[in-house]
Amino acid sequence: MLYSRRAKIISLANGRAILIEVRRNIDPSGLEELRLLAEAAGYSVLNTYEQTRFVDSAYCLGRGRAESIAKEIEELHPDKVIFNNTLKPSQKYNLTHLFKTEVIDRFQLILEIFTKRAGTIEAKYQIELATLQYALPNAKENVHLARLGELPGFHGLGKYQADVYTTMIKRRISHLKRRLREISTQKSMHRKERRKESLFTIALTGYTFAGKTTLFNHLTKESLPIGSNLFTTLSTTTRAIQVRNRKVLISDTVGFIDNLPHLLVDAFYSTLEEVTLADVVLLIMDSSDSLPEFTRKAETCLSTLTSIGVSKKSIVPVLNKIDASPNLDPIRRTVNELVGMSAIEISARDGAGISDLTSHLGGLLPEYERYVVRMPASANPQSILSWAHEEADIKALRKSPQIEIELEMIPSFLPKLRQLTYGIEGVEILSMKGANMRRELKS
Ligand SMILES: Nc1nc2c(ncn2[C@@H]2O[C@H](COP(=O)(O)OP(=O)(O)OP(=O)(O)O)[C@@H](O)[C@H]2O)c(=O)[nH]1
Ligand SMILES: [Mg+2]
Repeated sequence: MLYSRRAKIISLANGRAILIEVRRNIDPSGLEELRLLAEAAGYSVLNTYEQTRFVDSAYCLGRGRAESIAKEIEELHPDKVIFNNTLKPSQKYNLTHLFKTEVIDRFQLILEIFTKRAGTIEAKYQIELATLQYALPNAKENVHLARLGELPGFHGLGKYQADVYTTMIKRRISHLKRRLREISTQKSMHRKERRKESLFTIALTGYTFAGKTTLFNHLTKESLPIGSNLFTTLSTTTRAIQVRNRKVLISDTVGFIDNLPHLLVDAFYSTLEEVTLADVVLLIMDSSDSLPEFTRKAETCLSTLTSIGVSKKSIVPVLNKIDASPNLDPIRRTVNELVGMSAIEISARDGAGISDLTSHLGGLLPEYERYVVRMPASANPQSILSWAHEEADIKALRKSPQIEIELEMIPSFLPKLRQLTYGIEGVEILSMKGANMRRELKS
């Protein structure tokens, strides 16, 4: 697969689609979320259909229903038919044949969104890997079906021998896995480095469209794109902000979604490694959702966070969009039941409650201590100053009769500070506790 610069400038217009969901009577409808996903992929939705009764395994739908939808398709002329269900190759083939229109399932739809939005080479590799892993178990069947007659979605496969096609996929999968391992080793080395000396970090997480980026922009004064569709954010952005006059790092991340196929979960998780290392994980929730929607999304988020290794005690629930919430009480109760604590209530859009949020975060910060680094006036303090500028708060800088840098920082940074003073003749680090100043041994 070639990744040209031009690929970044992609039109999101994708055509017209009809949506179909087959579900049990007792399950909630997923058509509204499917519509949002289809729109995020650039489709305009012509019509939606659902079936909760008996289905014919050849079509996933009941046969009669499939035929009546086929008639409507003749009138509507959609470019695609999108199922909320996972379809077997034979079902996809039969439906494509009957509808004379390409049929895709929820997995392929999410892949389309990710493929269009993926910005980094790593994300592109992961998505290609997920696509090929999805194709592999059905590769032989797809080749066989393509030979029965070319249909949209099966184009081009008929020219392969099934075995040759399968081997090609397997080779590409091993190549992509190797490349991804290399990228991941590099990244984790960088992260370990940063982690050792890192500032306090906060991750913004939550279901897609909950308002994470809106809050991130509010806190950082950035202007990252905010969504009119799902999955506006696909990669992590980290910035420094001041909380209680301390510098901390905050990351905006990709949103979660229900029923995410396992193959895509892997692609998702690699962008979420920052979350597993964060000191505080803010779980942003959309309080304007209906209670069942709110509960479904909250459960998805909590199970996703648990499965990537986030401990429950680092999660802080945040109810966003309180300006648009008709009744917060049942939602408050649900948060208490699911997370075991009350949420901080905010409107990221108009700023309400954000000072409560930052003061809560301020209370979670580790205590800083004050130190003085003293050295002869002839010494060069530049490396210490550059580091302190990034990782600590410089309170005073005196240059005579000797150089004194007075700073506040997390005590665990002391080894790093010591390391920076190696080789400076006559340097000493003094720790100040209240009015007392005590000499630190240089080790
Ligand atoms: N009414 C209201 N709408 C909000 C608020 N915060 C965000 N929104 C809207 O919610 C939508 C999604 O906002 P984003 O900030 O893009 O959400 P996100 O969680 O980053 O979404 P993804 O990147 O797709 O995961 C946008 O239309 C925002 O304008 C809020 O406090 N009140
Ligand atoms: Mg976002």
